[in-house]
Amino acid sequence: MRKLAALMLILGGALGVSARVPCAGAAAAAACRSASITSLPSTFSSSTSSPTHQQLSQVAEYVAAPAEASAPLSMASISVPDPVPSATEDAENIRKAAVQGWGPDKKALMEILGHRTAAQRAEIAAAYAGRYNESLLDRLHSVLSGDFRSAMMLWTADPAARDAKLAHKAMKKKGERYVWVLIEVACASTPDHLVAVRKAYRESYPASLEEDVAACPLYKDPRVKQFLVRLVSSYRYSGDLVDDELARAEAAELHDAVVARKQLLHGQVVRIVSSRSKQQLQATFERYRQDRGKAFDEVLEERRSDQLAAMLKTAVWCLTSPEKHFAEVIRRSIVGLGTDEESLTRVIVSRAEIDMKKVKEEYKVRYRTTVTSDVNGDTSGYYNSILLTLVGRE
Ligand SMILES: [Ca+2]
Repeated sequence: MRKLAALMLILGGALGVSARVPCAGAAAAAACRSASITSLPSTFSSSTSSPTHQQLSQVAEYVAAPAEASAPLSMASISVPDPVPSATEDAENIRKAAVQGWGPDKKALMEILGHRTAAQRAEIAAAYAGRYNESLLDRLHSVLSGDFRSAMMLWTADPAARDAKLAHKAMKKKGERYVWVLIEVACASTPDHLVAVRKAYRESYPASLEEDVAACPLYKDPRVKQFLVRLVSSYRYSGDLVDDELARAEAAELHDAVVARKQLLHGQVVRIVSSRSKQQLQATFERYRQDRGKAFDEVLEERRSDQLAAMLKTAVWCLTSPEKHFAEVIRRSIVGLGTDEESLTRVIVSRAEIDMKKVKEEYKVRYRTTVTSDVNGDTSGYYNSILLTLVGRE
């Protein structure tokens, strides 16, 4: 049923029909996330006959591209073979690689799954479950281990279900970097994806995401709690319309609260940051910079030692320039003794199909080295290989 809903969406899009299929569940979420794409490759727009498999896979690839109107070119870093094998063929090869006699063929598993889009991975998982009567994720869990397993499982999971799980886990751990996870999930994805995450969350746990954030004992400061609840509950307008007058007024409100009154998570700040569209916020921050001679994120950056300022800055970055935040998380996970594999894996897996190309560019400019060379310096084996597969060439 889920598969059907996802497929109908893809087909509806392929045939130029406006798809009105509700997001039936986790598998459909990837497709729903991109349902706002209106222009499809010209080869599909005039077609009225059933699309071929190859057309479908091209559509799947297109569907998985970021849905933000501000990203005309795909910023995804993964590569998909052309033509791509059928989902059934992939499922069969995965089965062979996973259960063969002498331990799993990790390379084969990585070569297949690491080079498929979210929509294709969902098809493979459905084909695998139908054919072998077991979940692909369970199988990967039982045959793999360590950081390679974590990366492969996060990557194979449906993106909305994955983010729901990441958010759930983050609420059980203390520390700034776990609060980031919630902010990333709430602010660095499209509004439709966040809705899909909330749906997936409620399917997996006995509460809603917003209820769990509100009840989380780690967020003791009521301002922090309110801010996070508002962020995860949002469903922002995602069109292109921007109100310049509103931008001017709200830039002044931000300045008044944060600089004049020194109240970082003032009610007005929380309202603006948690409800306005990303385009509107871009305009507001641009207006702020013009009026004050300094960018809003710079003002917050100067107060980094203040936890509230750091949190607000993370939200501002995730909303308007996520590549800055994610470049920083990758860098922090690598510099110094040891590696924060959890953060490194999360960022690479979750951004590979969204904006990893941008993250890599930002990384080069900021740190004068590449993600690839830093990942090579800190990781090894198949864990290193899957990360580099997702990071793509550079
Ligand atoms: Ca290190």
